[in-house]
Amino acid sequence: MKAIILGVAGQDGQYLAELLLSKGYQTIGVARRSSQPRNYLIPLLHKGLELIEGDVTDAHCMNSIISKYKPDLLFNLAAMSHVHTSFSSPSSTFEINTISIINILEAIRTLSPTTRLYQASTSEMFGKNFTEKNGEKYQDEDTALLPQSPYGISKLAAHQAVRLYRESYGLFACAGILFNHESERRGENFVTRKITKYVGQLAVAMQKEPFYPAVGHPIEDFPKLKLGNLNAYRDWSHAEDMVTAMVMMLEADKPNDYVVGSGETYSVEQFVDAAFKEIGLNWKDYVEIDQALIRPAEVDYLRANPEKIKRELGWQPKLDFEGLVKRMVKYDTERAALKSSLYERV
Ligand code: G4F
Repeated sequence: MKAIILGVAGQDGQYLAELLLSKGYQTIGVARRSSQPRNYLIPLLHKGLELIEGDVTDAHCMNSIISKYKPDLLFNLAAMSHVHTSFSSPSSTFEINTISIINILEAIRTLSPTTRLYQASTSEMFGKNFTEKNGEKYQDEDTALLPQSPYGISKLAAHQAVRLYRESYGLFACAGILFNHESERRGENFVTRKITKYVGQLAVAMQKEPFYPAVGHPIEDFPKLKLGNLNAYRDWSHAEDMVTAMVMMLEADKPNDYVVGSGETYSVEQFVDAAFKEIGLNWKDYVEIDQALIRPAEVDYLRANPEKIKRELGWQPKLDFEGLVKRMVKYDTERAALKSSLYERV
C-alpha cells in the first residue's frame, strides 16, 4: 500500500510519516523546495521515507505526482497554517489553502479516482460558534461554521470542496476537523511552543547564573515573554494522537468528516501558568502583553465534542493537557541546556 503526504516537513507530516512507515506503507513525502537543508527529516529518510519536491499550488505538479504514484492514500497537510499571518497575507493564504485542494481533487478525479484523500480541516472554521446543550459548550460536526480569519475562511472553502467532490463524484474524501494540536516539533511562532521554548531557556538561565550564553542575557536582565490575548480558550492535544485519527479515517469503510480533539478546554493563561509551574515560577513575573500580537478578530472558545470519531472509529487520545505541557517543557529545557553546553565548548 502506498501513501503520499503533502506537507511532510511540518509537525503533523513528520508524525504521520512515522506512523505510516511503522504500519508498512510505502510512504512518499512531498515538501516545497527549500534553500535550507531539512536535516530534521534525516531520521525519517533512514526509516524509509521517500522525499520529493512539490508545490500544491501548482496544478501541473499535483497532476504529475498523482498520475506517477497513483497512491492508495493521500494526505493533504500542506497549508499556510498561522492564523495571525493570514490577516496580513490573505491572498497567498487562499492560494495555498484553497486553490491547492481544487488542484488535488481534480488530479484525483481525473487521474486516480480510487485514491483516498484526507484533508486537514480545522476548528478555526467554527470561529465564534459553539453548541450549548445540557449546560455544556462544545463544537461537533453539526455546529454551524462562522470563521473569524482569512485562514478560517480559506479552510472552510477547502472543506466544502472536499464534501462536494465526495458527494458529486463519489471520491473517498474525508476532512478531519482538528482542534489545536501541539508537540515538541511545533513551530516556534505558535503560542504553546513560544511559551515552552521561553520557559526552557529560563530554566537553564537560572542554573547558569550570572550569564546564559545561548540567549546572551544575564538572568537578572532576562527579557520578558511577549504574548497577545491570554483569554482565548483552546482544546489542546498532542499531534501524535491527531495523526492516528487521520489514518483511521482513511482506513475506515466509508468516507466521512470528523471532529477530533480532547474534549477539554484551557485558556492561553492556563497554559502559561502550567508551563511556568513546571519550573516553579510565577508567570506574572515574566510575561508582558504586546498589543501587536492581538489579532483583528479572535476565536474565543474551542472545545471539541469527539463522540462521533470515538464511537464510529474507536479513536482515543493518549496524552492529556498536563502530560502535553510537561512533555513540551521537558523537551525545551533539555534543548536549551544542550545549546548552552555546546556554546561553552567553542
Ligand atoms: O497558537 P496559536 O497561533 O493557534 P491558533 O490561532 O489557535 O491556530 C492553530 O490551531 C488551529 C486549530 O484550531 C489551526 F487550524 C491553526 O493552523 C493553528 O494550528 O494561537 C492560540 C491562541 C490564540 O487565541 C492567540 O490569539 O493564543 C493566542 N496568543 C496569545 N499570544 C498567541 C500569542 N498566539 C500566537 N501565535 N503568538 C502569541 O504570542
